[in-house]
Amino acid sequence: MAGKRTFTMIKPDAVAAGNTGAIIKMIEEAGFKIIAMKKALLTKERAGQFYEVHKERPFYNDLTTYMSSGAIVPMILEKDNAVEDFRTLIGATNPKEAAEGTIRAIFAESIEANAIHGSDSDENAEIEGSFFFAGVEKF
Ligand code: 3AN
Repeated sequence: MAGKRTFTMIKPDAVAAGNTGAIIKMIEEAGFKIIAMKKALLTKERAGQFYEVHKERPFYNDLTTYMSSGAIVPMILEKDNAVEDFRTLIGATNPKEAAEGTIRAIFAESIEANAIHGSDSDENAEIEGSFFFAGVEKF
């Protein structure tokens, strides 16, 4: 049976620091298959659409400025129990609280510049994946 899917993006801090390859290596070694991947730049407006759920939060403006400040690498990933297992692999939002050996513990700079995003539900994985890869053939 095919595994379930999640959506991730490597954030501007990690891309700018040259950590894209190291992070993808950790993702593949953890058993995730890359279904779609690209390098992209979000406008502030598109970043605002992506983080629409956070628009009332005090950090929304800084977050969308930050997320449009440099290249990102969005991906759709596949694995059994993908959403939950990927959240475990990346660690807590705040890197100070992220478990040892997780992607954020190793690569994140701060709670905002926290290296990587991971969807929090199957439903959001589908919505977020379509945001970047609508109309793209996935395998
Ligand atoms: P996660 O990415 O772990 O699911 P969310 O969805 O709560 O975390 O937050 C989305 C993004 O907003 C985070 N990845 C982080 O970049 C930013 N963020 C969350 N909480 C804060 C905060 N208290 N201060 C600044 N940025 C935050």
